[in-house]
Amino acid sequence: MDRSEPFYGPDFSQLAREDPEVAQVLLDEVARLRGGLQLIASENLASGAVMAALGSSLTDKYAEGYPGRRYYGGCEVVDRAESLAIDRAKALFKADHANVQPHSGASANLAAYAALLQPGDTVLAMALQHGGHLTHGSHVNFSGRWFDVVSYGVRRDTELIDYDEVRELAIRHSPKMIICGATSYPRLIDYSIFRGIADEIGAWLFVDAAHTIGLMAGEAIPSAVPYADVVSFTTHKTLRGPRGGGLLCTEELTQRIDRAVFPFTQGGPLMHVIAAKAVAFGEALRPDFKRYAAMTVENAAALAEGLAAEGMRPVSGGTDTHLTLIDLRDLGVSGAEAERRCAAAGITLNRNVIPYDPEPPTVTSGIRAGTPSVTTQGMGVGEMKEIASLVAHAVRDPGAVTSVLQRVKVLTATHPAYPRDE
Ligand code: DSN
Repeated sequence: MDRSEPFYGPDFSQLAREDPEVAQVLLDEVARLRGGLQLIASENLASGAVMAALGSSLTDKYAEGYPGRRYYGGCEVVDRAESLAIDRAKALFKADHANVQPHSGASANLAAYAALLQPGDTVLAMALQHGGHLTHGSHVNFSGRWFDVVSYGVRRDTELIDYDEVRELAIRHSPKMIICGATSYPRLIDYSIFRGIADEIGAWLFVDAAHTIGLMAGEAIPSAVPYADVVSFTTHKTLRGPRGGGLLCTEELTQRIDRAVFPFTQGGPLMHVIAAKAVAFGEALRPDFKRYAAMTVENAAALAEGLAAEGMRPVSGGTDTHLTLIDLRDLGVSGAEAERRCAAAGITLNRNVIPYDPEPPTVTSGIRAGTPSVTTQGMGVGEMKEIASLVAHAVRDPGAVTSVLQRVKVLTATHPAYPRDE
């Protein structure tokens, strides 16, 4: 067992001694990450500093409440972590207010609904099948169960959001809140159009920026903050921080958002995660994060272009963000089968529904591939061309698995995940 891994923090050797079974899981996961290409669009590789904060004694502290207003004693030290996270988030996103306590993107979204709506209110949101999210009105989620959700989608011909449809639905249904933001929409969203529609009918505008927040922070794409009443985000995707969520809002909504997170939808905050969020915001405030965000987008465009050249059609013709959604119908391979074939060849990505998909979500006609992790590993446009070729070979020909795996090893050897000198 290699006990010299720097990213586990100072206590890995103790874990290895006291619980070798769990220690081995940690080692195996790092081996898995280092041994293949990680193209899941919602994942990234956090820094050693983020990991150190996560693996700290701050996990022990109960701190219900907010800095300076806690329901427990002994919070004066963890208060500093949360204040740092809030101040850095406000500076990074140029937001009036930040709440850094949501445990995840879904928890942040639950709090946003709670802050702005009553059960039974009408919401207008993007359909999951067109790139939305479970929390945007799926019937198996609180959002679809407790709210009256009207869905908009993308046009069949362009596969772009149909803003005319959004406006028509908004006028017809008078939703109290309009949601935009997506998990598998590769293009920019025009927040100014959504703001105009929300203003026209007197609705709140809630932007779920879980996927794109890091690109916004790095100014690689326009920010939603100037347009939205509330923005939810995750810290572990393009932002490259710890697994978690957050909320940004206008001054006016500060109290509603804070109360919706605690005490309405959450109890004690995870102070070790909040400290790690502060670290990640600090990292994203540095100039090199701008380069990272720009490279993530440039890489996704190169990957989409490379896949298109291999006969794998990118939905909407390309991407403006960190991900591409590929329509596999011309290849006669389902998304589920493509996911399996790629996995066998050392490429981790996920099957994904495409707009108007004839297949169910367990099968799908598409795959989604993202560049946050491989960009963190220092790969660039040249490597994206190679990755496109590898994905195409793996998907088309299960017999190519050995040769693809060998080429994957070359890429991961030259651009390792968690380099040892970090
Ligand atoms: N699971 C996330 C994603 O992969 O997009 C969304 O919650």
